[in-house]
Amino acid sequence: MTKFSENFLWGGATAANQCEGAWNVDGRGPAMTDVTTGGSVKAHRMVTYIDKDGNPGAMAKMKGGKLPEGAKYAVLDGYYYPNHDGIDFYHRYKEDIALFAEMGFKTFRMSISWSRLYPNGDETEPNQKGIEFYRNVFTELRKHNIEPLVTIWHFDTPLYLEEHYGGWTNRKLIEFFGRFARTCFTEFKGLVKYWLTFNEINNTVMFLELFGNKATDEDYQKAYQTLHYQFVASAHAVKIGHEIDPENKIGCMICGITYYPGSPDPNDILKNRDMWEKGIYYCGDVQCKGKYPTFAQRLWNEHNVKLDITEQDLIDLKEGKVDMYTFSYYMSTMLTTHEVKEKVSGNFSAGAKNPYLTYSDWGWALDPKGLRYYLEMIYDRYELPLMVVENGLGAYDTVEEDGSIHDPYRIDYFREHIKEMGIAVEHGVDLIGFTPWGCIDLVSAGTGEMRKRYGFIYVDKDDEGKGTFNRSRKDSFYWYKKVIASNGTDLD
Ligand code: BGP
Repeated sequence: MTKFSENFLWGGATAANQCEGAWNVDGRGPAMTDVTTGGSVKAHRMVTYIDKDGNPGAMAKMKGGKLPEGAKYAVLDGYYYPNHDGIDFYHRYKEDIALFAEMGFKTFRMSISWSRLYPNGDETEPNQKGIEFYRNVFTELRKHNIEPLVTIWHFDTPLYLEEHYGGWTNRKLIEFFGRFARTCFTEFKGLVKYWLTFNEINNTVMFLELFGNKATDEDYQKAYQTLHYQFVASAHAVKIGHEIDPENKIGCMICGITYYPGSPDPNDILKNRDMWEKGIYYCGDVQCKGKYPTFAQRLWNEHNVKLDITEQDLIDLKEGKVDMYTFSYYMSTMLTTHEVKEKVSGNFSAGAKNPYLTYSDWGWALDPKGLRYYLEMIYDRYELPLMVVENGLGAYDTVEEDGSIHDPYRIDYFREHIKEMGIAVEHGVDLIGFTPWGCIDLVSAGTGEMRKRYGFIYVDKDDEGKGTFNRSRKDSFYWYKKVIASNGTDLD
């Protein structure tokens, strides 16, 4: 008997801004990633602008950098913007989908670029060219019997909305997002059934104090307000999606990190519990249970946060509960109140180093058991179908002289994670799908690098944007194909 259900959705995941390219083609408007430069594990990506006196400038947004008063985001000469051409999925999607089909994908997770459908974000009519592109992609997927799994928002609010409305700190965004979501559900009805509203929605709060950043009460106020508007926007999308097609299955998407206390000191235990609440449960509870958890008030009080929440918002949250819980999982993190001897330092990873784990070249803890822990904890809490919609190892790959790419490290990584998923399923968890991240190499979100590769499929492009963009199969391609064909039983 196989552990995974017969209809288990094996596949892979990507996001529009990291793979489509064609950033200013066919009427698409710019998003934040289009004014974000490349970086590395040591150097943060920069966001570029022209200040009020016309001088060029750049700031590290992830390090807490802010746009100076009066400045405007801008694409500047002398900088490289890796998302502009991504991996050119926009023009090569047929070839890519054929490769996914060759691996036996049952599903493919991708996102819709908001500014491809609504270039500024506040228009009333969508850009037909954008709709046409996604319709073609979904049709192509269906041709290969691949079920699309579509993220509506994957970090790409149109830049215009950031500049003219202050982004998600403005309630107006709920309306604009609602229109965008309605267009997606209407136009792609019958082609798409599985949807995710906001990618890693919890990042807004979870990353506030990462990289040693000190967040102020004002930062918290903005972050919690942003989240509230996104929760309401997500709930509206769920309601609209169900109205348009009751067949739609709509999920939340949480950045899943398994937190461990660094010691049995009750202070560490509490710190750890607080992080689960603030980082993981806060968003999951609102989206799955349709209401704020008890501890929300405590979190707001800690930073004097006063939120704009209306009675109608609370009704909407209740009526817009998600159908499934999906999440990304890359690592666990250890938390302690004690002085830390050895720290982890990588992009998107921080905290005390766990002596029982090894770490990737980007400082991410490799912890397959942490995935099982997360699956079992979350299933118990919500009892909703779960999907692991991102997981994977960002690593340096070497192309041999004959063009082959041997990536046993990636195979080992997946083997161990899939084993743990299998155990969770044996323990009763309703896991319905697995879409490894960057199933085809793409631009890293955190560092903007190409050399941080996740794919089963290699893309010939380097960190200066040079290369043929040709695709080739890594060893892991053949391995994953076997895994899918055996429904997760042949992991050798
Ligand atoms: C998640 C994002 C993805 C993706 C992934 C890997 O946070 O949802 O967009 O990029 O992490 O991160 P990175 O690209 O920094 O290696």
